[in-house]
Amino acid sequence: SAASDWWKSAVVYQVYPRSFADSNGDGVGDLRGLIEHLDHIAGLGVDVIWLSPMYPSPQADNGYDISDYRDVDPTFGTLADMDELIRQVHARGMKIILDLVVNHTSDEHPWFQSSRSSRTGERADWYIWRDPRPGVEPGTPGAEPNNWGSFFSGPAWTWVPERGQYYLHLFAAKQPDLNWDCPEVRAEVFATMRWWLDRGVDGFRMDVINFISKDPALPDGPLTSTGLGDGSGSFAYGPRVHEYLAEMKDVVFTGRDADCLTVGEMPNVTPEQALRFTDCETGQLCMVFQFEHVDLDQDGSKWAPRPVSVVDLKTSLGRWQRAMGDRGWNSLYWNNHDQPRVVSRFGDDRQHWYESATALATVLHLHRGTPYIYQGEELGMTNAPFERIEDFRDIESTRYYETAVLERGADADEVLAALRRKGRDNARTPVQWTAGAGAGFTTGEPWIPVNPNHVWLNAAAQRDDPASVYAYYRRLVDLRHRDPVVVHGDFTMLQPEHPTLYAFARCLDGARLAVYANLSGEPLEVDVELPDRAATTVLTNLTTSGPWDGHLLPWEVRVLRSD
Ligand code: ISL
Repeated sequence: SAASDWWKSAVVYQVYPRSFADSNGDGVGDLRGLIEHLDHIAGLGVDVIWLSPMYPSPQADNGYDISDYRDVDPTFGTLADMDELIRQVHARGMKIILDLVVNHTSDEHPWFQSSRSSRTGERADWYIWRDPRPGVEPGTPGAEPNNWGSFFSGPAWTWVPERGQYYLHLFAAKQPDLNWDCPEVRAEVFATMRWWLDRGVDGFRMDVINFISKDPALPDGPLTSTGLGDGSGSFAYGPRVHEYLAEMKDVVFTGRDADCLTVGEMPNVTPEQALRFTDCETGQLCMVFQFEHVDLDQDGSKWAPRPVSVVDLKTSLGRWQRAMGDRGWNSLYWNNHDQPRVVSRFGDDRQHWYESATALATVLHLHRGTPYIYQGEELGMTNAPFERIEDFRDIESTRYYETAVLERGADADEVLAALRRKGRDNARTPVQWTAGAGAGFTTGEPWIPVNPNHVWLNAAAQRDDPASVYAYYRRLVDLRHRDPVVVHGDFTMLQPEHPTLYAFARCLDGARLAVYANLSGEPLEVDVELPDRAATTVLTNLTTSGPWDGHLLPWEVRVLRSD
């Protein structure tokens, strides 16, 4: 029904609290800082805020390692601040969803502390424990229960002498995987979700939620370039994942007055699987985050660069548009806290900074699906000028450097070049509020340096400028809210083989919206499709107006509408 599909016409804004705004000068963003800047978010016209983890955490992975699901880390504030945030978001007519990180906990979570201490205790099987490989000295290389590598380098297993077993961690050793096959684990997660919904939150973004069900045999995976195995065949679409998410839907969401937004983050998910997760009648989630388009510029490993073309992007995103069709639903994103900045990655962050940031935004937002804006994207924030390994904070980057350079002898300059290109810290430099010291993010020493380009690239400079990236995002959000074709229209890629033109049409009940975007630094003469020749320009990222002759300047985009 229309009411329960409110999220189809919504735009979501992601806040990574550590890097958003610091209210108390300790150099780390916090909830008070977020509350103080809510008008910046509301001013974009967005509907939902997704808040990255703010729970108590040792911060091994910036909060994606949670030690208490029902509180707030003192670095970020208090539960009272959280209640105030929820109130203030709702007062502005927006909703708020939390990050649900329940594939794993922190190793400092009391559940794990209890689980690691004995094989027979109350929480003995809350995590994934296995005996060492027979015939190898436990705790030495090769004694791990299988050959899997973790996402953050090194084996996916850590030995606990106390218990005489290994535990599985698909990410860092400080992020042990929960055992979802244990009914008490599921019951506790679901109870926690209800607890937050009762406190007023409007849904969840679910971290690596397709990983929660593992093939209990945990077989070795194919070897990768690191010498370790890729276990994803046993956990990326495990035997009980649909069952567990259906149970969640039933136990947590059924019978609530308001309809919640649920989005599952799913590395490795295929279009066919995503359709099963989001099917309007039989699915378990509103939408998923898929990774195909952000993995195009890598060759197997994210650290092995591969060039990406406009045709590659069109082929991938077009396939997902077709696959979700009328029954599934897409999430649309270029950026989040794990991805390099889109204007540096697929655009031109120098000569055509404004044009390429807005052209890429237009292409994304006018696909069918729910668009996500990651903090700073609405300002056209760029990658950071990292130089040395000491400039990086992210555990994924620092662990990769350690294992590749120090253990495997890889070339340090090459590794650094890869980190600069794809490292997650590119997305995590502080939001650039002002041209002043600390970019208006903090009065103290920021936990990661601000990008020097904040002297010209900042919110204060853009907020009241109708020709800013910020103002352009506002127009995109507004267009989605005003025009049902943007929300519900079907999708047809135009001229899919064209090497630099990204063009498509959206059609609904005889109305047609066509997007022609020049994703290159060269001017273009476009062969305008017949139905678009007499159409009206409803949006362009340049100041030109009036009838269009098919000429596009570098990174120019035209959105045309006809009835
Ligand atoms: O960032 C990545 C690229 O290598 C992914 O492997 C990423 O780790 C994966 O998309 C899962 O991401 C989520 O879970 C991680 C956390 O580090 C990420 O920040 C989070 O978005 C573990 O909780």
